[in-house]
Amino acid sequence: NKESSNSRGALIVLEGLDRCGKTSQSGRLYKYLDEQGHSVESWRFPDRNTGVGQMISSYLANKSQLDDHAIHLLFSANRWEKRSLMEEKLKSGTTLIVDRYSYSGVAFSSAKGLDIEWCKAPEIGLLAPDLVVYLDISPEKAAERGGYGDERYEQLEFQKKVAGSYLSLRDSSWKVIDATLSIEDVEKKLREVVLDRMMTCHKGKPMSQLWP
Ligand code: 2DT
Repeated sequence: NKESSNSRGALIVLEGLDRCGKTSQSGRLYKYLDEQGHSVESWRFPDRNTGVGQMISSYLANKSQLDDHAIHLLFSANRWEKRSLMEEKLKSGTTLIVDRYSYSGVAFSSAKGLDIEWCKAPEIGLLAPDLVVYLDISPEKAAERGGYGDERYEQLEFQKKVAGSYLSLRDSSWKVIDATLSIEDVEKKLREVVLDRMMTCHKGKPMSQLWP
């Protein structure tokens, strides 16, 4: 089942509100694809392991304060510092399952009131995902799931604004999955759309850049 050496991997992005199940679904998807013999890696943004990532992490934990524009640019820089590795992996045939990407960047910052075009600008030139899957849940339902942590942004009122921003970013290329279905049903639907897109990349779908 290994992909042939000249075929590229797919850039798969999972987006959605906090508590929508993104992280556990990326884990399950990764495990499934890996067991099927695909070359696959699980990534997430923010990537807290870099220097920039540590600044972001401290901001999210309310241990530091930053201007809204400054933190926005750090989130973007955190993607830029991984861009070349990302391209290398994809070209060498590895599929990347990415938990949050530029859409989180734009949705969260514009929910604070920053201009959406300004928010999108620093993302221009990053690799465009081959597939964006939005795990759809209302902010109220997500809040009922409990387990909002202590991080900045993990509050119902703010999540409502983020939901509105995501809605304005969605386009026809996104696959929307009802995140209130059972874990198994979400997993099944996710596998279907991802395998389908991996096939189109395998067959030579060209890579593109944000914003397409
Ligand atoms: P996690 O809880 O998934 O680690 O996310 N965020 C994320 C932004 O505001 N901008 C971004 O570019 C990204 C990737 C969403 C931590 C929080 O950071 C927010 C939740």
